[in-house]
Amino acid sequence: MKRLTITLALMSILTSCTPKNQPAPYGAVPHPRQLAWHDMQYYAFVHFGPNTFTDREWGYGDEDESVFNPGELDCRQWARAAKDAGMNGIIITAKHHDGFCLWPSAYTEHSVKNSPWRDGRGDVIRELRDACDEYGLKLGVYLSPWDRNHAAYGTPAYLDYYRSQLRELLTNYGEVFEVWFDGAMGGDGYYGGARETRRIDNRTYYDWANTIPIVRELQPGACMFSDGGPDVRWVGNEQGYAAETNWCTMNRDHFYPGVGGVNEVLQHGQEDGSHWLPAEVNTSIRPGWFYHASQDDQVKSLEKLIDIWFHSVGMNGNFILNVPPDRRGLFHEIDVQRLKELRAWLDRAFADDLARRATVTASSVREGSRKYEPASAVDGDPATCWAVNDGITNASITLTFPEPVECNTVTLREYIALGQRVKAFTIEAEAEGRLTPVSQGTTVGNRRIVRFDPVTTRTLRITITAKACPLISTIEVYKTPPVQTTGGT
Ligand code: FUL
Repeated sequence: MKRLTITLALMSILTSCTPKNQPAPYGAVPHPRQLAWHDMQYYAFVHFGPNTFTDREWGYGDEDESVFNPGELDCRQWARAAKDAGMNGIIITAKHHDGFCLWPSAYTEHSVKNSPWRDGRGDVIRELRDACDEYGLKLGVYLSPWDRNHAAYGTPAYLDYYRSQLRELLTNYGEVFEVWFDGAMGGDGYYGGARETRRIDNRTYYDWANTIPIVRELQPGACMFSDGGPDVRWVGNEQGYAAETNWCTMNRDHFYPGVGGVNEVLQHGQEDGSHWLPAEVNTSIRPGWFYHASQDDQVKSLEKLIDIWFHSVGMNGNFILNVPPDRRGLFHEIDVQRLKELRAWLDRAFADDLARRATVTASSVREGSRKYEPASAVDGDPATCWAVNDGITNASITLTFPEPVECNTVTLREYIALGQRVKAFTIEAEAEGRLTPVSQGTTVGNRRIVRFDPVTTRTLRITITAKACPLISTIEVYKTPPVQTTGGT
């Protein structure tokens, strides 16, 4: 009898933390490689190549290899600046539309090996790999499908070439976290001397179905970016702005790299979309993607960069900020300074999470389980979450501070491993005994940072409407400082 009682007691403990108690996934959910990508949050884009020296944005493809000659190239300087900026990786244009390769590809003469740089023995990708390793950054590669140099562009033979290069890059340079497939495709170019216009049908020509498996085979942990994934989508503009309503899901099958006319959809994602396809927000710290000395006085201002931060990282996206090396082969001093200023502001703004001092209660807790108690949302651990019972789609959580706090910013995060659920939220603050709305919004996803006019309060209540029982992993509360403009545009 005693044994039976112990067994029953053990069984009841076990069932209170078995899968029965756990929320089921909702809709499309991220693959582990996509979850790792979400953690990357902020990283650098590096556009570098002949255009840096010819002062162009899109090289025609006939540039002599001798133009590429950065006298002081130092990938460690890029990596140091990126690391100091708080970035987690660097994605480089291994090959842009002009077809010039920053590594000594075995498949073309149009590369660093025929340039005067390091007497033709240099390899930018190798140097960047080593620098990234030294500074603890991840590496990504951009390999332009459009190649204005290659004679075979437009024929099936070019696809063999493209895939061989992809294999080179993904075999010889260690682990790659992202492969960037650009959407600009076809048009006029050198094409091995033909100097003509070549149009391709980007739905069929590139035969992505046979390129994607190469990346999966060689770099199973890498996410592929393009207008339509397959792992990460473009956000539909190059200004740095995700939409307020931003779903990580999309009906992926309808999209190919370079297919136009869907920018609006890309900005928002699609509620109930068939695939997990989160947005990457790309913009340049300067007007151009490549370095132009004439733009030294047009580096984005700190104010602008902070605004972009709130519209990218703060609106459920990852932020990839382009910092183009100059003709020396260095990040320009003005750009490095601006990166530091952004880091300093963010460090200051998000140093003191007031929520960590709050007592938390909720409208309900999932099956009374300690695992899902509301305090899990303010414990600083994104792996734990506050949850409610299945079937409950409206819920609220209340933070009570020991003393009145002044705040103007709230960060919300969902436990996205089980899907994106929140459709709408309201944040209210208590003043003179009454709760008054200070902000409201729509989607949350991986991270939503909400700004509002400063309030001083002892109580904040966040009310949520979700598509399935909400799983809130993080609530943070801050008083972010004003921005001191330091120049730029
Ligand atoms: C675009 C390209 O055409 C630009 O040159 C740049 O590389 C940008 C990031 O993507 O599609």
